[in-house]
Amino acid sequence: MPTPFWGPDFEALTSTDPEIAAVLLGELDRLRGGLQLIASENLTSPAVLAALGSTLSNKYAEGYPGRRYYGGCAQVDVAEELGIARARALFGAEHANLQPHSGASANLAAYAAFCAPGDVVLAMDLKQGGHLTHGSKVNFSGRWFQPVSYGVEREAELIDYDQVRELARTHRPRMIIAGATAYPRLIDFGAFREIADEVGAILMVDAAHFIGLVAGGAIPSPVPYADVVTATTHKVLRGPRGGMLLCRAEHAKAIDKAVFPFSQGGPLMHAVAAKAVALKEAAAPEFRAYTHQVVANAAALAGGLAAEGMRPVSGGTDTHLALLDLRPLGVTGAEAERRCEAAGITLNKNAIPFDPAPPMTASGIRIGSPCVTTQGMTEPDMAQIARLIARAVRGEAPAGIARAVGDLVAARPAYPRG
Ligand code: DSN
Repeated sequence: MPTPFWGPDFEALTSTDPEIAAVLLGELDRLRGGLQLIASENLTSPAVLAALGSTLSNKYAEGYPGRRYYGGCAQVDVAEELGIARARALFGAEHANLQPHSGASANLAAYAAFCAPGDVVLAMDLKQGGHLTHGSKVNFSGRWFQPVSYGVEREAELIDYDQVRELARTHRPRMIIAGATAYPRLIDFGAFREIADEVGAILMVDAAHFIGLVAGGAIPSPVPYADVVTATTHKVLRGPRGGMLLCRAEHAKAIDKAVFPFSQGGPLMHAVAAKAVALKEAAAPEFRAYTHQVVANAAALAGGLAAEGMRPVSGGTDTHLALLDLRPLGVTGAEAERRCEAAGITLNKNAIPFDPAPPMTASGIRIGSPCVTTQGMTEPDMAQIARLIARAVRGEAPAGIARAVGDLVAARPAYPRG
């Protein structure tokens, strides 16, 4: 007789802490009742949530499988070893580390493994689609390192590889970072590898946004090109909130030490186990189909929004996200975000390249298809969503749009009841 699972007990939570229980229910209602179009979010499976809500959360396991600083790690060792093996197989990587608590923690570890304070790091400008950890002054990366930023060409809005090469030749960076949070197009990892080799730099690919698409074969993999790939596990990959590192065997020791003991203490073993579950799910044929549909849906959504008068940055998308310039409609990104939220559509304002507006206002919005695709929506649904977004952005009263959103998600609910 197998041991019955001791897992999430919502009745216990309700009696212990009704306020937090109400938050959990409210959030479930929000997910079920609206459209989730934040490009960096997804809807995890019940299996991932079961691992997250388990007693593995109790366990201290500083160290790595077979070399822990605590006793009692036999079970969590199995979970971490399974996760590492699955990550290596899925991405064809020589080494994997599943302990980073987040994408930012994974990036910190990559800096720690390869750079010393004061080193020059060449990365994409946050204002043109990069990330805080790519050299922003308010982040460790901009305070402890010397950031040099590249961006996109003004006309095509594609990464300016000539500029990357020129900046690399001039500044001789210790590390070059490829990867972005608001860049809708494929990145030419081969070009980055060539530039890094020319100037003797380490190539880090921050694949936080698109590693799930790589897992499903919907876009090319950075793994053969990069010295280290950093990633999150909660975006298209659809796992628990967290980070991950993939690297060549020659860098394995440096990467592992940079995570623990350099930048983290005890790993979150419930999250590591949940990552292992997500990696297993991502190796299934259904996930492959899912990632291809994510890309098709993002393209359909961007096309629908273009037909409504919004301008897709770079002309469209090859990935799970699109960036729309709202200036043709005379609406700011902040206003569009507010209007959409009132209608049950969650998306985010976003700077567009060379944005004349400040970041908290922004001239654009970013939309992503991972959540709605998890709900089973396809291109015809995207056409409807585009029309609903356009009605909200133009300032139509939210009640009618919210009703239409409700009808749409009722047909393909997130976390269906029973
Ligand atoms: N905050 C994430 C995003 O929304 O893109 C990146 O870390």
